Amino acid sequence: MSVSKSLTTKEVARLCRVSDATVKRWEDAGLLISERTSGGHRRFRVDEVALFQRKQNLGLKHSHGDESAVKTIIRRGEYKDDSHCALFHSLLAGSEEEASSLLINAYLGGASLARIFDEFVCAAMKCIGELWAKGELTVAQEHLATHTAQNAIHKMRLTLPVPETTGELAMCCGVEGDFHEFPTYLAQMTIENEGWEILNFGANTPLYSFAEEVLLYAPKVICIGATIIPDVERLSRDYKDFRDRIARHSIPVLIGGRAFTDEQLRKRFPAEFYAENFSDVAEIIRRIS
Ligand code: B12
Repeated sequence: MSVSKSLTTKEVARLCRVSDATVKRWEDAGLLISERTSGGHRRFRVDEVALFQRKQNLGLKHSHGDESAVKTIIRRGEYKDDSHCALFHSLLAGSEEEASSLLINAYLGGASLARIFDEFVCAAMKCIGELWAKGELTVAQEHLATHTAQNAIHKMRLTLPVPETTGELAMCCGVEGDFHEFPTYLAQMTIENEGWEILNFGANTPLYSFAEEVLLYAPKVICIGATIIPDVERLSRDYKDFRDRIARHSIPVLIGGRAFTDEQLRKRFPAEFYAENFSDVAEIIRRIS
């Protein structure tokens, strides 16, 4: 069973972009229902607040700045019917509040976290990557979209129910030379959402250095991600050394990421588990819990 996360008056005020006093007035008027702590402080349920926000159209920061990229894409009619379309537009427009509301609402609508990442976030990022590769988005626009996505996901993370802890520890990182930080963060959240503790060392982590931490913490699983591998020869050597160094602990390794979708390449990085996506990660973690 999971415990529903509740928000303080201040947190609700920030989400809805109003003052603390306004939130208290809404509560007094019966528009927003709260519970009281033993000390008499108001606590609001996340789903109540999200519903209220949606009804009143509150806190959804509307697009600002130059929306030319968004407009061009809408005009051309691309991505119009895709489920991730709204998220894609809000990321491109740098609209963090809108993006986080979409994600939170998808979660409240019953989608699992892993599914939101696989079908919603990755799809929106894929569109952004494709437009950038075709030269239709500038580097700056792509950066804004990625930062907006990261911040929106982080906001969503703060509102998620706290799962019952399993007491298990995982460690994850992205490989050296790969600066794609975002997928590792999504892997972290997916594992965390299964009630595990996780130490995320982030992107561009040298495996020799990661090995030392693994020996220190002896986690139950190691998760290694790669979006691009700048030097395959070198990384496969580093990976072999890494596996040799940690061998005595018999810790299973879970490998994932765009770079490992290639079957031939996978053979050079033998691992106990391969994950195609975050739904796979969640399932593997449940299996070894
Ligand atoms: C944001 C971004 C960046 C940002 C990253 C910022 C950050 N803080 O993360 C920055 C600007 C740093 C960047 C740099 C580059 N990027 Co870039 N980037 C992207 C972009 C737009 C989104 C990446 C992302 O977060 N996606 C979300 C993830 C979760 O989705 P995904 O990668 O599809 O992953 C799926 C699976 O592989 C799996 N998965 C992914 N990771 C993991 C990890 C684990 C552990 C598990 C279990 C599963 C898993 O789950 C997902 C669902 O299926 C992608 C486009 C795209 N299609 O994704 C390009 C993209 C990955 N980048 C690309 C390129 C070419 C580059 C650069 C080389 C550009 C350049 N010339 O400088 C550099 C490389 C720098 C480096 N050394 O790393 C190409 C890669 C092409 C290829 N060879 O495969 C892409 C695909 C763009 C494109 N369409 O051409 N990039």
